[in-house]
Amino acid sequence: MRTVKTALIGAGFVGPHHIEAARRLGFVDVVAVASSSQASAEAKAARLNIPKAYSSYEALLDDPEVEVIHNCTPNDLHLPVTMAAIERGKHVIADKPLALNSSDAQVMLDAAKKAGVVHAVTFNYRYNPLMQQARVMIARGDIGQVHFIHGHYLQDWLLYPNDYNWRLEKEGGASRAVADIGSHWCDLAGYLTGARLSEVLAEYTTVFPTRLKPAASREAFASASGEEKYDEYPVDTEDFASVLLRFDNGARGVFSVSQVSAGRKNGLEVGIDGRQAALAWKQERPNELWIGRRNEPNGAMLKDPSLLDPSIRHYAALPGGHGEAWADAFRNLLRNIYSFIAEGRSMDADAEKVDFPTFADGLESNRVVEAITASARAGGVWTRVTR
Ligand code: SOE
Repeated sequence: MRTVKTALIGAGFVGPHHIEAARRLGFVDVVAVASSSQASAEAKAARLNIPKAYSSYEALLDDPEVEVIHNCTPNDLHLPVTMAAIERGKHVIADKPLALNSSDAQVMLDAAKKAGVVHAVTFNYRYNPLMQQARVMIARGDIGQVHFIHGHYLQDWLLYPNDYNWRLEKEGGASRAVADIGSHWCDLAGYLTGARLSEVLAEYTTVFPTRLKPAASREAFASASGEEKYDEYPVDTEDFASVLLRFDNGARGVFSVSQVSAGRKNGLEVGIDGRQAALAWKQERPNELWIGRRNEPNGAMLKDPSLLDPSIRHYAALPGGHGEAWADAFRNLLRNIYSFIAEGRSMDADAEKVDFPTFADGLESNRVVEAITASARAGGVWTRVTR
């Protein structure tokens, strides 16, 4: 595999994890990082052992050595950074949500297609070995026709009024919990079952309409130091939400998201109920797939390459009993993207080889989040996902 030269724009919470996953592939060189000032870019470059530091994303994008960028900026910068990268012919790996709204997502998708660059969005939970296995089992009819898809995605990192991050501000967009983590849940539900969401009914709740904003910004999951000074800050996005779902194949569903549920760290759970059997998976126990049955004892499939379907066995890198989790799924996703790039493939000509979420999936996710938000704002009415 030839070496691909990549760069990171935005080194907050998730950016360094993108870089670590890319480096694990062995054929990706991380050559540059950009941040909002030269001092912070240099500090991040030193911490992450990246050779070049740029004080603006434009300067980084003008570097001819850079072939690919990871756009890990706050949500409101996704559009300008991605568009500037596409204009310079760079491939783009964008963190989710792809855009603040579906019209911006459409602009990015159209531009990426026109420029012929590779475009990807990091819906990473798909690439856990047992999520791949569940998808194969559902597609081959092991659980029968799917009628109910349910679950939640619960976190606690915004539980206290002085928990703070850019996601609470306008940079985050019109939706917070649903856009940030509900987007993952809905993407996974669609990926596993092949069903598309057609209508949604939602209720949003803001527990803290006023938050305490610290003088210095904090990354996601970071706690207050106890010695900070605060300003009051009005917040109108949802701390938690509940959503009813109708899928285009007739299946129904329900999920909740929350950033204020004590003890729930990254509690993504999904259950798929079919006419013959059911499957359930918890992100925090990723090496177990629960299998529910009516007339036989329930089962649990442990992640073990020898038990996985041969078509997806390569998603497990370690033997059974050797746990694989969040970082490994992320590496699996990046391996699919970077192999495609290194092989010089085209998104159009090699469409059947695209085994990663693209800007089209990002656009779909923006549309779903928009419909959920519109439903909640209308007081909880069934709302179509418009395409
Ligand atoms: C914060 O809620 C966050 O980092 C999300 O932005 C990620 O997408 C999710 O994987 C973990 O939580």
